[in-house]
Amino acid sequence: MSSSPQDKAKIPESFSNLKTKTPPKNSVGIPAIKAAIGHAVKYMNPADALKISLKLNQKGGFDCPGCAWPDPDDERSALGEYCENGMKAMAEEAQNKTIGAEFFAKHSVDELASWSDFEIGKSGRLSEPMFLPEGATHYQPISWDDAFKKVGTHLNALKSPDEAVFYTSGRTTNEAAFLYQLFVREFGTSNLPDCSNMCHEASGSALSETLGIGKGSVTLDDLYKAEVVMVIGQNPATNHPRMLTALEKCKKNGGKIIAINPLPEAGLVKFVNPQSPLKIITGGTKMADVFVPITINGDVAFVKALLIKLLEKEERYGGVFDTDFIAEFTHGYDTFVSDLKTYHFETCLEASGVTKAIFDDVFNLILNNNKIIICWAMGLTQHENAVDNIRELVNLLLLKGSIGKEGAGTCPVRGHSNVQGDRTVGIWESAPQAFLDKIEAKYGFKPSTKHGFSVIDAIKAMYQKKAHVFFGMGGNFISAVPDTSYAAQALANCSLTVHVSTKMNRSHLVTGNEALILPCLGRSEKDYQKSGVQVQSVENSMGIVSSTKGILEPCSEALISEVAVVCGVAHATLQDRTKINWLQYKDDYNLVRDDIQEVIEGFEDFNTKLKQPSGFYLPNGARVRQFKTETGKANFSVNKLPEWKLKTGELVMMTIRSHDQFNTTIYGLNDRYRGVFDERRIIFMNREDMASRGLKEHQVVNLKSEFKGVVREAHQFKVVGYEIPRNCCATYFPETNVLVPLDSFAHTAKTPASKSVIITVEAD
Ligand SMILES: Nc1nc2c(c(=O)[nH]1)N[C@H]1C(S)=C(S)[C@@H](COP(=O)(O)OP(=O)(O)OC[C@H]3O[C@@H](n4cnc5c(=O)[nH]c(N)nc54)[C@H](O)[C@@H]3O)O[C@H]1N2
Ligand SMILES: Nc1nc2c(c(=O)[nH]1)N[C@H]1C(S)=C(S)[C@@H](COP(=O)(O)OP(=O)(O)OC[C@H]3O[C@@H](n4cnc5c(=O)[nH]c(N)nc54)[C@H](O)[C@@H]3O)O[C@H]1N2
Ligand SMILES: [Mo]
Repeated sequence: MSSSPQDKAKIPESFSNLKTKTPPKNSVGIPAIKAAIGHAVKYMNPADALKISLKLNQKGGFDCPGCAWPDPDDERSALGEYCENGMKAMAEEAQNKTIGAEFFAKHSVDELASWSDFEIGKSGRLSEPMFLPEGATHYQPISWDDAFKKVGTHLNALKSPDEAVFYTSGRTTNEAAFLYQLFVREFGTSNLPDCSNMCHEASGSALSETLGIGKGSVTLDDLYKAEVVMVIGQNPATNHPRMLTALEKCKKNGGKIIAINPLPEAGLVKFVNPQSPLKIITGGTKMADVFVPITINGDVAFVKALLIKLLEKEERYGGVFDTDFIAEFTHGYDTFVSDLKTYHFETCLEASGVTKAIFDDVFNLILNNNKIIICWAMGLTQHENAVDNIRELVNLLLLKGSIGKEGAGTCPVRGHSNVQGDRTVGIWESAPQAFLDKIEAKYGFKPSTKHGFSVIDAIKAMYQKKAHVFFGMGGNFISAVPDTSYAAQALANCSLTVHVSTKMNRSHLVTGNEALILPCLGRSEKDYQKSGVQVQSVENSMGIVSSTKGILEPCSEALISEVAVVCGVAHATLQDRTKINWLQYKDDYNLVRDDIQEVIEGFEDFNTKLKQPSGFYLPNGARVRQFKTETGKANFSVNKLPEWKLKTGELVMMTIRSHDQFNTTIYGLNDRYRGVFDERRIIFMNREDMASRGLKEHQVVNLKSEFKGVVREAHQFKVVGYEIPRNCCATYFPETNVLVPLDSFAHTAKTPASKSVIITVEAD
């Protein structure tokens, strides 16, 4: 008998060989260069590795699939704008091993599910379409035509188009994403959940409401010119390493950096620029001028404490707030101030876990400067009060007039390399009416105006058998989502699960009655079509759209592009009821861009502008103080202090990334910057919290979370004593996603609260 969906979804609980060292105080430098080269030569062939390192993020090269940090507009390093983790991302995609019919004939789905995620990932690139028939134990090959027909047959058998779920991860290019959402809308639903729902959705919600645009407002140049940059809830040395170069430049210009994080993350403390040989020798740049070891989810409280003291100074002496800006450009100041006055400074500071001395250092920097940028990522967005976190920071910027001027503004640092672009071109379960109207005007069908499923809604719908087909454009749904065991049942309830993927992952193993793996080209590979090798486009974290063109030969002849997959599926599903000539697009992607420019604002002359070596900026109201909100102004907001309280014995847990992973893709088993080697099943704990529970270094424990009466468990973790505030702990994502309750999510945005999971720890 085959194992249950829950068993297959579960990450094996066996240990590797944990070693721990004192974490290094600085990041990058020679060890990073060594690690990058090590990965490249281990998994790629050497000629490809060299080609890639020279072309990565160069003008006219291809966009690194690692993260969404922008490339400098002007000079770029001759070594390539690469970083250690960019090279690891490439080594993962451009692997010299492939897997196809033979591999899947040898290994059953059950067997593969018993492998670790590291082993699954390292098996090689997917090389041909595979099909898992109902009741079968092994995937078998299928032709592209039959695969498309299979998808079409299942979709057309549904009682309503709303019974299908179309997920997107954030690597999909603008061209593929635009066509994909167009197909989904013509098919008749707006069920377009995406990884953004689990990522920066809270930023999008908070920023749209307060500033009228769901994206950040700053450019790289602003970062160089800021007087103060706050890096809050973000670990750039691992997740956005090239950001450290920008911060270094800011410091050289006299800027100050405040880092707010429960962990003293390596790059925030000190950074050795790999592009600067002198720095490697002299030991690098001290990064944070003030480091704030905040308690997990203490951010609203900390920012409120700042706001209270700023208001006191303003009322007593004046000159603290930008009153002209507030009068001309904002709405809701009086309500905000009267609410703020109901809070006490001491209560807020205590809830943040920060000492008065550190608070004062931050306060003085904010008080005395007016060009402030706030950068943040998952440490703020993955809480129940995530939207409040961001709105409260916007309040701070508005008071200081620190938005829409040089050296100031918002900088949500995006995750996947094109997650921002995907949303811009229409991957959105609740797209604005104006966008739907444009689709209708251009294509002559009426898109559904229903609010579609977000990730959490989609899981529930599949679990409750209200949705029967799951289609994933990239990503690794089962390992990325909360509540792994519930989600496994949700996928198992489907009649068909389909994944368009470059690499095998656990989502291919937790299947519906039938399953398809549709392998596609990666970003680094040449995309040959009738009109020649195709160029595609992506949008980075700062709203710059630029081109990307593969340089390596595809790893298998059977691979097709994501664009071609969408065209094939759309053609086979919609047949003669479509109003669109689907197959034409895959021959020439210029045609897709011609359509995008008609439907989406800011893409005028798209094909011409894409030829500009550094790409082009999309319009951004907040950047020029045009706030497209309901009030027509930038809105102050009123945010409550979060009310959660720990019971005796409980800890609040954040699920974070190690230095050797890209989301659910495990590059290796080390977390060098935190001094952890050869193990992922660990829990970082404060040493006093360990002592009070009688726990020793490396002792094996089991974790339990209880939420609204439901108990979730994760077994076999080793304790690592660490510099982390009392009552806080950290584990790696995705090993502990089993503990994240499905119903614990950000209000308004529905981002799973995977940075504030309340758990208890018990010795094994
Ligand atoms: N190499 C690599 N690059 C990546 C990724 C990857 O996995 N690997 N993932 C990509 C994606 S999709 C994303 S979204 C980004 C993620 O980038 P990050 O958000 O930097 O990633 P996380 O590891 O989730 O780190 C969250 C950080 O916030 C801190 N934190 C947690 N809770 C709190 C809190 O309550 N308050 C404060 N102030 N801090 C808190 C943690 O200690 C940690 O430093 O990176 C992108 N880039
Ligand atoms: N507990 C917890 N859960 C989290 C998070 C957390 O911090 N804690 N973070 C959340 C965040 S921020 C995010 S963004 C999500 C990530 O969720 P996802 O985006 O769903 O997950 P990834 O691990 O990035 O997806 C990896 C897979 O994408 C496929 N892939 C890679 N490149 C390509 C490509 O070019 N095309 C196609 N079609 N496929 C490709 C490969 O098959 C690979 O296995 O996870 C979320 N889940
Ligand atoms: Mo993300």
